[in-house]
Amino acid sequence: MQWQTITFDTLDSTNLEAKRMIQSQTAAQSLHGTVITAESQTGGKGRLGRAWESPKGTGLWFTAIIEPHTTLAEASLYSFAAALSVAEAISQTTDLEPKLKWPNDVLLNGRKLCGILLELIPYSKTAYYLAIGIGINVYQAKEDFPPDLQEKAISLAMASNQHVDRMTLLDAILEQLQKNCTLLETQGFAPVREQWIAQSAIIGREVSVQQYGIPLYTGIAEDIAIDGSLLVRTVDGLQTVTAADVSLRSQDGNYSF
Ligand code: BT5
Repeated sequence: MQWQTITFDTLDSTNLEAKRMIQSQTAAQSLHGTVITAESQTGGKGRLGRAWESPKGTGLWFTAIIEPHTTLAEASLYSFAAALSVAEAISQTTDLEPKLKWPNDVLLNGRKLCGILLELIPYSKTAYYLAIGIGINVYQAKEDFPPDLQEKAISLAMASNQHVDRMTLLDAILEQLQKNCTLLETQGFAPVREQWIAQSAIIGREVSVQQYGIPLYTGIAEDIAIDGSLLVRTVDGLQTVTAADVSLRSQDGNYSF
């Protein structure tokens, strides 16, 4: 597959632009491999209607469109491939070693560096594309984040003195993404899962699980199941976590975001 990058100065959201492109495409035109980037987003989206801060020129805000070759049930596994690809590309192009947090975050020093929003966008009765939205903080200083994010978010520049060229990083991510999507499609989730676990920030750690902001339980994050759910050992036994947010317990006993 050849990636084709389309660059915008400002968009509401690269994922929304992907959706508009998919919904207005003609039958002859394949969008598989299209990458949409924006210098800034006015309505950057997180999961569950949350917002993603995407100020101008400070980060890498993009969406890769792919036509997946898996069952619908397996589509969510692409977000593991995407997070792994971001971590691998950052390890290759910088002196940093990011960690992964279930389901879709890339962390540095326990803070959120990157978020991933995977959306399934149908284009006919039977076929769909995946829009893999990736946001990475690159040049921000701590004060550039809104006050509520200053202790939770981090950029590459905050973690390393090394200058990062955003286009070099994008190319490295896309190369890894292609490799990991192919791995997922040819060998199933097992190899991606294994590499994801090897770089995980959460397996073996005490976590708190919340759904829609409501705490459900705490326990030890034990494993990632073969369908991508998180297995958490609680006092009541092993819980299977599918759609939720997870916070890590830090040394002071508090749970960080
Ligand atoms: C995510 O959601 O982490 C997915 C973020 C995906 C963003 C990309 S940018 C390109 C593409 N186009 C889009 O419109 N979106 C994608 P979630 O797990 O729901 O986390 C959202 C939460 O992260 C927010 O509620 C904040 O607490 C926090 N947050 C917002 N902006 C942030 C930032 N720049 N850095 C770190 N944390 C942030």
